[in-house]
Amino acid sequence: MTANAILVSSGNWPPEPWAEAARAVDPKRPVFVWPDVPDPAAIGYVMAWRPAPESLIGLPNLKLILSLGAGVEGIVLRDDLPDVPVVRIVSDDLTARMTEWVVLQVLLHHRQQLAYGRQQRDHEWRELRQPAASDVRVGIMGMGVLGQAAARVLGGLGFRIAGWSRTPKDLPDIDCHAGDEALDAFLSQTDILVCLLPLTHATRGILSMALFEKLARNGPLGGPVVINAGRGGLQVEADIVTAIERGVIAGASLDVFESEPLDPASPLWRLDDVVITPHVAAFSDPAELVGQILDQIAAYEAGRPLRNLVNRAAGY
Ligand code: NDP
Ligand code: OXD
Repeated sequence: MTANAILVSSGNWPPEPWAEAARAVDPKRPVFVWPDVPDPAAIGYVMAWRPAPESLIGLPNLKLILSLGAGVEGIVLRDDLPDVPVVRIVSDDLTARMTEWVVLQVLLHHRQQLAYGRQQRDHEWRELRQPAASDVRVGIMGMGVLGQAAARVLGGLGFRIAGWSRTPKDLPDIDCHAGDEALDAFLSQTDILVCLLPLTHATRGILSMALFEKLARNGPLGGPVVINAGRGGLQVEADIVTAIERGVIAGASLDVFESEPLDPASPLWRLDDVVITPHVAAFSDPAELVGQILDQIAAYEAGRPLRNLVNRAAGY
């Protein structure tokens, strides 16, 4: 028997839209939804987002894990990960959505929209000093698919762009830094820090007070700003609260949190200069992405190379 069935194990995302979209594209292929697995030996592929730990084990003929999202820490940061390739989503649609969110947040801090919102609430007509974009240095941690896309649009708006990645890059009009040894120099020239890193053993907790204290303090915004849409595990939320309260950073925009949903009792909610969105910076649209996922399965079955393969050793 060929193990060609798909199992959808999608954690906190509703599985049915994924299962239905897969059935619509490939009606002959059986699609099951965790935990309804009548025959584990029939499963060749798992479509996964933060999969239930048990859902990836006990599948003797598993061949490939296909992440439903761009980030894969919910799959690869586990000790019992089956020894099969993992592929992730790279899509123009998801990338465009993330670029919108990042640009929105950078402009919101740059154009002092939070302060103007408070003035509007108080019926106060007062002009605030507005620096030019060309005087503001945006530093992007994580210069992969999403970081580079945001960099291109922000650069087009006139911001001065620097990037930090694990391996060296040479990108037009971007001041590229790579590796731990280059981090301090990158931070010291950053007014608005945008984090689009993956969560790995190397990046966990990187957005901490020690890092905030290294950001530029001579920029035109009255203090550095931190924007994180990577993962909540990258940030130390207690440090963000303290950093705002002590003026180490002037503002923040956070789409991701150490624990999601964010606890209603978190002190982050009450900070005026912190923008909170509920992990919506980008979105995995089943209708948009299932075609790509089934193409990957077809490539695997035809012996063609897989795209967007995760480097399991690096963790992303
Ligand atoms: P990529 O794998 O394309 O890029 C990751 C970038 O991070 C690369 O530039 C990589 O360096 C860099 N990086 C990884 N580890 C380190 C390290 N230790 N030190 C320095 N740089 C490092 O990922 P994407 O751009 O597609 O996605 C990034 C993340 O965005 C995802 O992992 C996910 O967590 C998050 N995300 C969040 C969403 C949301 O809605 N909030 C939606 C989608 C994604 P190098 O280039 O050298 O490999
Ligand atoms: C992703 C996400 O990683 O939505 O794709 O967070």
